[in-house]
Amino acid sequence: MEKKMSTATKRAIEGKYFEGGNDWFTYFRYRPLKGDLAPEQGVVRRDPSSVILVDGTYYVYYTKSTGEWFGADINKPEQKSFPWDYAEVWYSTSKDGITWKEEGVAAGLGAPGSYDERSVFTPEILAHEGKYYLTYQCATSPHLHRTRHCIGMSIADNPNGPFIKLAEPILRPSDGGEWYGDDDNRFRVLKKGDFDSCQVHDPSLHYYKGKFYLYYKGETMGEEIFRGGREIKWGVAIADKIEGPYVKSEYNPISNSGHEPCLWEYDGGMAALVTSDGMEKNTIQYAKDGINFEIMSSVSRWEGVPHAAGPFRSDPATHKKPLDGLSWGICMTPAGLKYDHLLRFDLNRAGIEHTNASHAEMKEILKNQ
Ligand code: AAL
Repeated sequence: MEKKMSTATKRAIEGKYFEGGNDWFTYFRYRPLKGDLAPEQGVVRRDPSSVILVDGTYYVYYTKSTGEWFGADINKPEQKSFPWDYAEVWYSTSKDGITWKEEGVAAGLGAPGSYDERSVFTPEILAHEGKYYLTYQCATSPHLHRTRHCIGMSIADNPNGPFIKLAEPILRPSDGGEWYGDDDNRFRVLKKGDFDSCQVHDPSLHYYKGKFYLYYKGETMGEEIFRGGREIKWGVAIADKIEGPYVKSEYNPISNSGHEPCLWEYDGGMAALVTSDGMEKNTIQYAKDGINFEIMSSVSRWEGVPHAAGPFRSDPATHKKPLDGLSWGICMTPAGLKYDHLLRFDLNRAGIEHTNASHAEMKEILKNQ
């Protein structure tokens, strides 16, 4: 008699689940950082950029702020509202990706009245044709829930800077929504805006198919909470020249899940790690055209997924397997700590050590808070 086979088993066989042949699946491992990037009381370090290698030295850029934060309070517009308030973009260097030396500020605050007067944070770095392009979020004062973040760019001839700012942001939120009341409540609107009407976040810039693809996360005016959690979506804006103008894709949003965009090139397309929010959270996705993403695998729950991952930017020409562009990098501790800090992640492809190993490592790391 012919053996019956369930849909799940057919899918598993087609997906090569049992042979260990599906290279889209992985576990992750974590290690604390040493040197200047070891956890430090009273100092927030979070939202790292990708890691780049220049003349045998690794570089990472990140948000740095000091002191306690108290939440957004419309009556106290000067108080530090978020861990990423009154922040600057700092950078560190390393020879091995574990022990880091903090070098200083890469992008500081703009003059009062400028688009980056209050805070600059959540950076990304792109090395392109001998120059270094730093992109990051910018906030004006007061820095509350309804403050419209934009994305700025600074350019240097050297990864150590000096980084020179462009006069204008390269990306701004879209228009269209209308707030209800003036109480700084980002959920209350008369009219809901586009997915990126309140803020544009987390730039991830790639030189791709001869153009510049600026992936970003949008937050909407009138955010809702769905069964997948927070309403967080991603867009892409594309430019012919690296300084812009960046034109938002007509296909936006290109992801209806995820948090900090983390992308790498593979086989002519873009792969993405989609974490934290939305129905498709904790998946790895792939788009042959960089825009139309399909789910390729799932990754384990929060302890096991690197947050705000900044992968080591290896040469896409060397990526033979789907996750080669995500082999290691710097990420941050999961939300909820008073002083976030940075961590090293590595793929644990074989899954030889069960995901519990990652949980144990993460618990150990958090124990020291
Ligand atoms: C992060 C990022 C952006 C947000 C905040 C700081 O993880 O998504 O940078 O604004 O949280």
